[in-house]
Amino acid sequence: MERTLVIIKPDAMERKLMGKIISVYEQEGLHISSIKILKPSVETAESHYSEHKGKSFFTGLIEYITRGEVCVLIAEGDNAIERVRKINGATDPAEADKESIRGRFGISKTENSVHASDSVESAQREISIWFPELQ
Ligand code: 3AN
Repeated sequence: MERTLVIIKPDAMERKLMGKIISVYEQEGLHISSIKILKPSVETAESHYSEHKGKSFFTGLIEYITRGEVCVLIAEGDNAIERVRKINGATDPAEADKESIRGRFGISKTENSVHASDSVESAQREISIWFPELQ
């Protein structure tokens, strides 16, 4: 059993796609064990995206992720990290599988509708950022 952190980002929340996106994970057999909706602080956003600090798109990324509500959730299941990343699709919606969430709903490399952890270490780190009460 593995856990991964998913964020349904502002572009998807604004278009009322939250329920549709959560349904995809559930239909693929993943279990949603924790969930919340919040408007991220700049501090939380910078902590989450700390690996991108200094990159050209960093400022725009922080402005975008803090502009409105996001839905953060923990999805559980065998091989959950790899399964959720496949369901989400490639970072750039233009290159993502057409059936994937980013292929269906993503707008751009920044406004790409969803985030998911990319490793066991990232999942642990991101869960502690967004769900500190679970530690
Ligand atoms: P992923 O979310 O697919 O793991 P990362 O971790 O490489 O992708 O990037 C984190 C986020 O930063 C992406 N989801 C995207 O929103 C943004 N991002 C990454 N690369 C770019 C880029 N070249 N231009 C704009 N935004 C980017």
